[in-house]
Amino acid sequence: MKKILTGLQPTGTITLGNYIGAIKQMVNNQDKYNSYLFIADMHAITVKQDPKTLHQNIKNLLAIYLACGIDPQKNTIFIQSENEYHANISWFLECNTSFGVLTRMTQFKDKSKKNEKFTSGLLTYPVLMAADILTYDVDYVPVGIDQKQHVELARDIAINFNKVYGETFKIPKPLITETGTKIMDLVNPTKKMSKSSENQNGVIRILDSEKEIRNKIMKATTDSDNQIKFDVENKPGISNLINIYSALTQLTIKEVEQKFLNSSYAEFKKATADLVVNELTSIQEKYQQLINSKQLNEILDNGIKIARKEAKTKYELMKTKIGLGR
Ligand code: AQP
Repeated sequence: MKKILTGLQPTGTITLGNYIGAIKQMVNNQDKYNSYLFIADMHAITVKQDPKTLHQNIKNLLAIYLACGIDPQKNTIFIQSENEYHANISWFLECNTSFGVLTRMTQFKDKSKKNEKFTSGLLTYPVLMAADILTYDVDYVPVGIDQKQHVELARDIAINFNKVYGETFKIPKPLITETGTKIMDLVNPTKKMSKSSENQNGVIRILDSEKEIRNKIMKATTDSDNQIKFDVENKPGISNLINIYSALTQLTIKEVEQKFLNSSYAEFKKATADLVVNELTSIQEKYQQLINSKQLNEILDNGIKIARKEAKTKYELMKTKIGLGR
């Protein structure tokens, strides 16, 4: 059975973007692949985090994974920082990755612009992500299109390492949704919808109340020509809502346009809000049942056992290949 792996950062309550780009894909693929899903807490600290909030976000994220339909019987679920081999393997890879390549990563350029005192971890983040992926010899990495560049870097790092030290890693591929959907901010639809966004009105979070979801969608930025047509360049707001509608119904973009051919923006927004509320309400009900359950720790205990064992084997192999130790 082929393997897939992905992880999300516990940097805040996850967004509709994270759900559509990453989690939903894992749920849809969990019967088909040997699936690994982790909580990327070490990635989260590349930017400043309040320790108490981070700790709570880690637990919340696990409950959200399960509430969204991730089946612990079909996924190896673990917390990244509980597997110390990721950081060790990342160091080996860092010493085989050029500094220049990392400075050209889009996400680094965006995030470093926001804070002059950015950490060196923000620069080397994609190498840690390569370690997360390459450690388990995965075939595919389900990600949103915004992370495609990082998966491609992981491929390059693996190819280069194999060339220098001999066959060590499987070469992974990104697994992107068919439409390659990137969900955009509702207020500023030329910007990605992000957990850490400052403007709350632009971001739908998985645990938002029905009222919040409806308000945010009804107030979403659109244009003035009142035509429900997909045109990212000239109509980014409406195109974003079409993308959301399409991702949650599995209708194609063309089918969504057709369905709302004679509708007003207000009608289309209401239909989109109904859809999102419907999808998120059932997730929220399951979340409330799970958040204080003992099951969460058991799942993490099982997952980390499997993940550490595999990671240790890869770590030892790399050490030998590189010539480290006794
Ligand atoms: N807007 C989005 N549309 C589609 N997919 C998205 N992803 C993130 N935002 C969107 C996908 O979700 C996964 C989680 O990524 P992450 O938590 O590791 O970090 P990220 O990509 O940096 O996500 P955020 O929400 O933007 O977090 P912050 O604000 O902390 O940086 C990835 O698969 C990503 O593609």
